[in-house]
Amino acid sequence: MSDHRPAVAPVVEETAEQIASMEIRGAAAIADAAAAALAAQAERSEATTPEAFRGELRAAAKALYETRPTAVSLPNALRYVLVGAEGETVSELRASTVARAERFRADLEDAQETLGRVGANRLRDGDVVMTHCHSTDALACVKAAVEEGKRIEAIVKETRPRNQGHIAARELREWDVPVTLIVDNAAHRYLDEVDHVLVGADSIAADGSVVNKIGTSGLAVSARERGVPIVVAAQTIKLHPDTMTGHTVEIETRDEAEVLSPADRRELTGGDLDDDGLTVENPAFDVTPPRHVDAIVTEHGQFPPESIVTLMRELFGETTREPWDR
Ligand code: RI2
Repeated sequence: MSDHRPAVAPVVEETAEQIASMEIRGAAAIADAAAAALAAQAERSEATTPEAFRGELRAAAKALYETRPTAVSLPNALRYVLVGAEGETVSELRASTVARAERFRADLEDAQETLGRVGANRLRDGDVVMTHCHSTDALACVKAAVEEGKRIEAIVKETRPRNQGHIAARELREWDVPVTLIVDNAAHRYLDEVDHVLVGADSIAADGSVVNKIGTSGLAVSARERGVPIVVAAQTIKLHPDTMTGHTVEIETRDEAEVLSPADRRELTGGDLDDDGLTVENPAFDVTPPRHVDAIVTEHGQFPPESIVTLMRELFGETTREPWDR
């Protein structure tokens, strides 16, 4: 039977699987991997016409896009590579796609470094930061501060259910930052010892709402109550262009087994897994309203959340169409 769907390279399928399973995770890392996968698709394409080549790239982008719905860095990366690739022939298109992906990945790295230096300005010698989840953008601020010779300490929340706080703790220890690891429930108790809550973002909406790892919004409420500033470190690829026209950000719900394994569930209820009357919910993200955020740190400087829409318009214009949706 003939199959008319455009060919998607196995390496793209692998990347998509790694993103879906969170082997590759973190909004920036997902964007980086997606751009690399599009370049790989371009390099491996056997298409003989520009139309077929573009069709394959769109199919690859769609496969990558459908892995995780919340981090807008993923569609932003795909759009950047697809829309920017130009050429009249397959070989021109191939070269252009690969160059565009490489440029995206290099810009991503540069942006994080710049953002780190901007964020480091907020941190003084001797400050204590509290982190939630593992954000490379947030940790770039700590790294830059440490490189400037400031002594920074970190109180690191474990971040159930996947304990990405452990990754943050490991990275911070590599930079010799003293780390205190706490369970998520202990955050309020430790906020008195903290100078800044420093988190990343998966998406930022036009009104300045911050979509980040589940637990961020509760932490922000606690921090407000204790008078601790909440700083969000997010490169501009985390800005969600669709929210400028009123769209909301989809919050990913993940497998309940991340919260409760089937074996633990059986032990808990002693019964039949299909009909034990127990519901497990596992939303991966939540929304922190702008009134609970002090500043959004980007590679273009720091912004009060309410003014981020100006930067969004400047960077994205009004174009929000998905490039594979033709
Ligand atoms: P960077 C992560 O999501 C966390 O929510 C983190 O704050 C955010 O991505 C940004 O990460 P997940 O992929 O881009 O662990 O700053 O679900 O590395």
